[in-house]
Amino acid sequence: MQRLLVLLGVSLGLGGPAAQAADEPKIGFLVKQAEEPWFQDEWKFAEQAAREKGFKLIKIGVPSGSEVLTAIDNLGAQQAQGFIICVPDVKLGSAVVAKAGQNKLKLMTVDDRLVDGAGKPIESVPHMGISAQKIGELVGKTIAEEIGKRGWKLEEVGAIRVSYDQLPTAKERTDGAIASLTRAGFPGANILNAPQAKTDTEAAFNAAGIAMTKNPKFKYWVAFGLNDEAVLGAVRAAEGRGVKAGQIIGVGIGGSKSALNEFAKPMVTGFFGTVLISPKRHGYETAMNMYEWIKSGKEPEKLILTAGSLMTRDNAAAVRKEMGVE
Ligand code: FCA
Repeated sequence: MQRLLVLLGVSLGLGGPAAQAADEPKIGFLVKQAEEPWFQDEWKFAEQAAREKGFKLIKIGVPSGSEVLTAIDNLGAQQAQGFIICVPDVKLGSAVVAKAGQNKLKLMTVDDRLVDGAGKPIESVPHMGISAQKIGELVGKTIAEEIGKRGWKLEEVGAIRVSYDQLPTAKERTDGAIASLTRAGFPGANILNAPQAKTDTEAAFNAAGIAMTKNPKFKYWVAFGLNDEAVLGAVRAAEGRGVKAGQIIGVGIGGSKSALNEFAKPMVTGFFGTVLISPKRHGYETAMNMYEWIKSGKEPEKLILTAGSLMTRDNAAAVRKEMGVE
């Protein structure tokens, strides 16, 4: 009889896994470039949080402003309770805050911080980003040291700064790199600005190609930008112009699959290293914080800036392990 009642209960949706699923929290995780390995990793670690806590993670790629706004309405329609977002354009800030409010969704940002109409960060929205200036400084310091080790004459070195200045975290990263290079005596006039139209490898490849063509006098090259894709674009552009791996030093930021694929190539390339940042903190921890906010009303810290560690071909496995991102 008891067995029969249990069966009955399940079929009527009283208790059991079906009922649990109906009231499990729903959390959105929206990213600007779903094809980029960094964002894939963020999603992967957010999924880990979802499995541990038993909430449903709704992952949506939002490459444009209109897709962002549609996705937020969709989350509202699915009765999600909150979402984490890396927007395709930080100037969408006020619109995102308003849409989240209309749909009664809690809002957190990751990687790229929203700005208001005056370009000021929207401090009321909890944010997790990287310590951009410091990480950029580590990029610049690594490049300067490697130039020294190779014994290059500074006047023969051109530096490609793949830039995306409309995004504050991107500008802080490249400003940090320039600060370290300058401190090491690198001539400012040899730093070439290569603005990219989008934050992917293709756009960086095009931007770096133009800068190199305009400046044929350099014998050696170094390259930096906001992420690994930016630096890979510059390295590929250099290779296309016959620059040998030993004549270019590219140092990225990220350390996801884009960098690992490069390190796995049998021949060393011009992609010398990267500053590994943590998709685990940015994916797992943001999702956990959102879950706690929904469950117990505990609002996340307003601003968390995460650190990075230098990773090269030689120490990749160890550094990744140390940061807990295996
Ligand atoms: C930005 C970049 C990404 C990644 C992230 C931490 O969103 O576009 O590639 O570096 O910051």
